[in-house]
Amino acid sequence: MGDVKKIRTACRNCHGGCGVIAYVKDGKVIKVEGNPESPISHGTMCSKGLAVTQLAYHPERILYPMKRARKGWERISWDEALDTIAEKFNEVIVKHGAESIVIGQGTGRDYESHLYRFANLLGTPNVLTAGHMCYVSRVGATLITCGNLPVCDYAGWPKCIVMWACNPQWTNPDEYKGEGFWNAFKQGARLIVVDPRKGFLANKADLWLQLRPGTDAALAMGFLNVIVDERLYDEEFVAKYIHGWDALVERINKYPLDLVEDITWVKKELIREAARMYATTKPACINWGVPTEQTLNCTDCTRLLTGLMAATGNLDVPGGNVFFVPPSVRTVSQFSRHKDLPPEQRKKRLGGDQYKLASRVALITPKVAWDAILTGKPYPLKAGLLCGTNPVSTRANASEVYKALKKLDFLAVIDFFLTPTAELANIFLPGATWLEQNHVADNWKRHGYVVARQKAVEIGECWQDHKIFQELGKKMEQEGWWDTVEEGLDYILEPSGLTWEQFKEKGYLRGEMEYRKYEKKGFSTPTGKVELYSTTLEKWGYDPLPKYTEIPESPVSRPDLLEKYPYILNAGLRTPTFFHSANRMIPWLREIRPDPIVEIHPDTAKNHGIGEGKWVWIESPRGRVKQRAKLNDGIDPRVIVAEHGWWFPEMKGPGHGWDISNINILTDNSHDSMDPVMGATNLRVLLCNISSCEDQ
Ligand SMILES: Nc1nc2c(c(=O)[nH]1)N[C@H]1C(S)=C(S)[C@@H](COP(=O)(O)OP(=O)(O)OC[C@H]3O[C@@H](n4cnc5c(=O)[nH]c(N)nc54)[C@H](O)[C@@H]3O)O[C@H]1N2
Ligand SMILES: Nc1nc2c(c(=O)[nH]1)N[C@H]1C(S)=C(S)[C@@H](COP(=O)(O)OP(=O)(O)OC[C@H]3O[C@@H](n4cnc5c(=O)[nH]c(N)nc54)[C@H](O)[C@@H]3O)O[C@H]1N2
Ligand code: SF4
Ligand SMILES: [Mo]
Repeated sequence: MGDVKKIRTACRNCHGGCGVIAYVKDGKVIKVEGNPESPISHGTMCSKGLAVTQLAYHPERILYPMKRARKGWERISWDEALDTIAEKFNEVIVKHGAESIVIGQGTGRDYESHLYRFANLLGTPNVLTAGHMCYVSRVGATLITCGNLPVCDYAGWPKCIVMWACNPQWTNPDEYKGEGFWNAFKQGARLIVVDPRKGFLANKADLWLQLRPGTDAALAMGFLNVIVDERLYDEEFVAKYIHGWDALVERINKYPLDLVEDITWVKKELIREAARMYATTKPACINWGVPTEQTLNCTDCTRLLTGLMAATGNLDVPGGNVFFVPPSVRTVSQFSRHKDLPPEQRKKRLGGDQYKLASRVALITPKVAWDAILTGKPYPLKAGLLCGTNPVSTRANASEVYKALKKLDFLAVIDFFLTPTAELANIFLPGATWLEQNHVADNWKRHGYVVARQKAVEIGECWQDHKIFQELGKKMEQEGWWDTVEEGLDYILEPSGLTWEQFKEKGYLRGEMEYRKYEKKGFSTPTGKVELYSTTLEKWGYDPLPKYTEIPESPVSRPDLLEKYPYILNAGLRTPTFFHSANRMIPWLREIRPDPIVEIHPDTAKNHGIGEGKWVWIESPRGRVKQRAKLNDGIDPRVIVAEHGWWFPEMKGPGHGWDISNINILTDNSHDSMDPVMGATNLRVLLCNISSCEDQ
């Protein structure tokens, strides 16, 4: 019997950050539990984090590099794998230029610092992430509006919380943990929930605004309308710190409450009551969620919500929406060496002239990548490296994604498992889970912390992603990498005066919080004010004022489609146990949720002869997939709520059933359905029909 060692580390089975104690015996993690000393999670963990042992030691996890050979996958050495990628990439660079290589990742996973450093040193501007419609789009829109991302200051005890399109008890997204919200709520904060679906929080809310999906920008206009009309705004703040207030008021006046009620389906009395509650209960914060970003109103909606925070004087005050001060370590941007991407390469960023905000935050919207692969325009993409992403499952218009990835001359994928995307690769590289890595974690978030993620074990030949980018960079003769991952961490930590060894003992660093920084420094925008009239958008040739644009495929825009597709498809309901397309192979988690679920109002289900638990076809103009019905009277009868991310690891064969229940076969990625500034794809509002699978 060996001794049991306890390693303090930080989870990353979602966006991460929860403090963990990993118990290691005989070189194996035997269990994990929450670390009560964590300033972020105080000992709590969720089902996904607790199941990490089943992830790390999964029998089907790939533990060594592989290449695709005639007879299937073949084990190779790290040297051969990296040499092959370097050779292929060099060939593409010579023949087509570095811009013909696309480097991709999925959601925030704490390696963007290294991924971007690699891409910038490689010389490609084409980095494909989920940021066009998730989080980075919010960061980008707030950067140009108020200079930084405002985050709820739950520890400052808000007295009113607006949960706007967010479900942190299930999702713990980005800077937030459900726990932080819950503590503030339990202290007696009033709760307004803006959500088309009656979930746990809507049930607890003082006010629940059940809006039509995708109409958030119009609803925010309604709130502002009441606030202006009843002079509930903070006159001093508005006069001193808002640029373009009068112009905005003129725009707001175009959205009287009757119109807003028509657009959003929310009764105007309720909008008035909610706006009053938010504007008069101080301090108040808005906790926004990702659905506000996943339509073509992405940028405008974010700017309007920022407008609400600013107009009511809730920006950067205790208990409001604040700009947390980061600890003094090198940021992801500083580490990424964006400045080293030559200007002539930057100019070649796909879609850069069209989606200017996406380009400003150094990413591309996926559609331009698929177009470049499939049409060769404006130039062909020939090779790719995808890390921690399964776009065949998670990006809009999955059939096009599949076709495009298949057509690439060369693809390398870094993952734990052979996902449907990985099955399209030529080279597979085995990444390491958070139990197997050292990192200054949470550095990408704006909550004011960095936390130590410490290696507990090594498994097989798996490498942490940071090391993979570093070693591949060295193979490609890139200057600016280190001998070890830990030396790179020392570099990140240098401004704090700590080394990695010292930091991991300490566990975390926190930036010293200071409120109302604008009183000394103004806002970090061209005018130094909160730009509700955006001089940046104006300069780029877009409408400088926010507005609501009707969703292109909605009952209002496309009455012609209603006979065939009478319902709104709201695609992307998260479940506590899964993380997008991940975890379907983890027994503890799959047992809780064995099948994909589509939620249907009981009246609607009855009209189609669909009973609880029955398989249902969901169909859009782009295809059809099936999920199992769950009847829910907490949604509007005109709305269908479906899960995303489904594939079936238990199905052998290269596709693993990627197209059976994959809701992104139904979603759209045409250019006119996307946010014109950011290229955010519309995932949450489409037209669909349903029918019982038993009819056919
Ligand atoms: N219809 C619809 N589609 C959606 C959404 C929606 O709401 N509706 N949500 C969208 C959003 S917000 C996002 S962010 C995207 C996410 O899209 P993705 O990031 O592409 O999705 P995931 O399924 O989380 O990640 C894919 C893979 O990462 C692997 N992985 C996990 N951790 C690591 C790691 O540390 N290293 C490596 N190398 N691999 C790892 C997993 O095994 C998994 O196979 O999906 C989007 N797709
Ligand atoms: N367990 C789990 N956790 C996750 C993820 C996961 O896949 N699984 N994904 C992670 C990622 S990458 C992200 S971006 C975050 C997202 O996390 P959140 O921001 O919480 O987003 P969702 O859970 O997609 O949606 C939140 C709420 O918005 C509602 N909603 C849907 N459409 C609309 C709309 O049009 N308007 C409004 N106002 N509300 C709407 C939904 O009903 C839901 O209650 O979660 C992260 N955490
Ligand atoms: S909330 Fe995220 S970081 Fe925390 S335990 Fe769950 S998966 Fe891990
Ligand atoms: Mo996301």
